[in-house]
Amino acid sequence: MSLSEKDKAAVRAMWAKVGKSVDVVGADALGRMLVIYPQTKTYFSHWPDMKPGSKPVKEHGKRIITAIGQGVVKIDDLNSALLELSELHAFKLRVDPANFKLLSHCILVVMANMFPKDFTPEVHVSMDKYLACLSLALSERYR
Ligand code: HNI
Repeated sequence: MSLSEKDKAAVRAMWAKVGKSVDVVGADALGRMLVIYPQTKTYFSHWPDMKPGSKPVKEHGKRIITAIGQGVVKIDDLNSALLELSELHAFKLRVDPANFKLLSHCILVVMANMFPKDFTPEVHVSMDKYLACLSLALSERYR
């Protein structure tokens, strides 16, 4: 799948807003993933608290969304932008890449909630495509 110039413009415009709230978006998206897909909790069992709003969920959520924002900056070169993170998730963390889609879905839900006017069907499809490309780049080192 490839992103058209229109997709990229939509993603950049949406990120101009999301990027100002990486802490809120991240905490909400990660908190939701852990609740609605409880199988994802296995990866975070070393945390003292996995509940929405807890300190580790907030801190880690912010880290994830910040990384996704760095991907927006390097949207034409996602594979190399995410190479190190891919390596980490593949070999050290051993996260099943199927989980990337689950988190992506939660991120879409949070954006729709927080920015209902901006989150048009056109923006929705472009963001969905971007997150799919990012997830694919994050899966690069698994093979
Ligand atoms: Ni992920 C650590 C980015 C999806 C499980 N992850 C990170 C870090 C970043 C990051 C950044 C911190 C790296 C470091 O310490 O150098 N993760 C991303 C991105 C996605 C993603 C951009 C996008 C889809 N990670 C997921 C998913 C899971 C996941 C879906 C599991 C369900 N990640 C982890 C775990 C860690 C992690 C586990 C280590 C966390 C810790 O605190 O030990």
